[in-house]
Amino acid sequence: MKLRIIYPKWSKLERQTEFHLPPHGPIVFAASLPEDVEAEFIDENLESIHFDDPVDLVAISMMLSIQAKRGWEIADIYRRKGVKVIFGGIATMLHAQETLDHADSVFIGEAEGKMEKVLSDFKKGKLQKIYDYLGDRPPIEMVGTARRDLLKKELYNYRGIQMVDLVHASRGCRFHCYPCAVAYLGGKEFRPRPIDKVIEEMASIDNNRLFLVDNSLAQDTKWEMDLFKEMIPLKKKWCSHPIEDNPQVLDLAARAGAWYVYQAVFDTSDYIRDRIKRYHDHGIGVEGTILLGLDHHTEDSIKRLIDFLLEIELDIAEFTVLTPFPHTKAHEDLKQQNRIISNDWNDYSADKVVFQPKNMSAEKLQELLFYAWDTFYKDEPQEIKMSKLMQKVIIKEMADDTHRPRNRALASRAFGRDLA
Ligand code: B12
Ligand code: SF4
Repeated sequence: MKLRIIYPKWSKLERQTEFHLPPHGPIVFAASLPEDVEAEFIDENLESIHFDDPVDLVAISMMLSIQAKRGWEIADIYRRKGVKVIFGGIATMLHAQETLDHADSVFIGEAEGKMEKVLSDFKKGKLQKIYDYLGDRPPIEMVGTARRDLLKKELYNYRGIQMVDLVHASRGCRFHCYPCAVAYLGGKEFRPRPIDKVIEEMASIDNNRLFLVDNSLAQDTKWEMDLFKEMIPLKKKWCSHPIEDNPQVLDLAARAGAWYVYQAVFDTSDYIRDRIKRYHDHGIGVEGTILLGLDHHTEDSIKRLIDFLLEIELDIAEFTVLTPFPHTKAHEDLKQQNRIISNDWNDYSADKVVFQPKNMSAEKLQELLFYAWDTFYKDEPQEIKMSKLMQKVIIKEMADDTHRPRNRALASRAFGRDLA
């Protein structure tokens, strides 16, 4: 049977340089499909959907809330043609009730070990309206190597430079942060994958540069250190969410090829200043993820935060505003306080203010978001800061002889300067 997996298009952050990372959920989902399924993948961000091409079943995979409305539109078109549509992925789980109106079936949970039943139901004409496996997570050992063969690799590049390949070494998260839905989605238990399977998957990837998309690697010191030790011989270079703030772990991470981390910067404390310095001291770059509009934020405190980011020499930064995504504590609180001003999921891009901030108007917060982007990148534009980050990886690659000169030539051309 032929299954078309579709990843709906969404508009990117307004102030951010546009680039497209390869999706991860859809190709991990594809790895859970029985062997007789002939899967194909369309990333609508980069290619068009040909709705008349023959197909047996359409699977729509959604990660972000801003994909939901487009996902529903796509499903409506197929269903009018008589093609059945099943939805899955993170944003499906977060918007399950509304998605039911546009779906033949809504799948909630992780797909491993579950698709045989779902597809056998489909073949028998008995597809269920809802498959809810949220409380029945598969053993983590079942996670297979993502089907990267389904990606059209040539589409994922930034001005000719190949993007990182995505991989994950764990699921779940022990923490339960205010703006985050992960406790609902993946459970509060940290579930590391067996290290040998992760290493095998990483080794199989024909790309020296990876993005470890794990929620946070900083959850189990021994596992984290064991993982990094095993990664050293691979000589891959990678970015990730936070790494544990421990000199031994940071040292191993650097030896394992840590290139840069996405690190939330939420205040102007000495702790944060030192945390960033410790990454830098280990040769690890930092992309700050800065969330504006928390209840303690004022105009002054936001402006001070931006000055601080420049002082601590973050390599790059991404600014967003607090967004009350469903199944987060932020949503629960702001809804209860009647402070949500838009329920249009197309506004939930994280760069539009959809709630009433505590200490300023929504318009003021919107203005401060743009102030943050413009001020941080005033003296050194995004492209220059990105090129400096590229330079870091090239230096690391040259040091261990994994650098492909073609990459350097392309990178130099892309950024208009010699990166060697
Ligand atoms: C990696 C990641 C990113 C990467 C994305 C890279 C990429 N191209 O994929 C980056 C860093 C770029 C990113 C950015 C952002 N992210 Co993000 N991200 C994640 C993260 C940590 C992991 C996603 C992932 O890959 N999981 C691993 C895969 C394997 O799991 P999965 O997708 O669930 O797939 C499984 C199942 O769902 C199922 N499945 C998947 N598809 C289908 C389809 C069918 C038909 C079926 C049956 C099953 C199925 O099968 C898979 C295997 O079991 C999640 C948190 C999380 N753990 O979910 C947040 C998360 C998705 N991100 C989130 C947010 C908020 C953001 C940002 C807005 C953050 C910010 N403040 O800047 C930005 C988006 C900016 C923008 N507008 O473009 C929110 C979602 C918010 C929302 N509701 O829209 C999440 C949930 C985290 C949170 N804070 O709650 N993110
Ligand atoms: S923000 Fe990160 S650390 Fe906090 S709950 Fe979400 S995934 Fe875990």
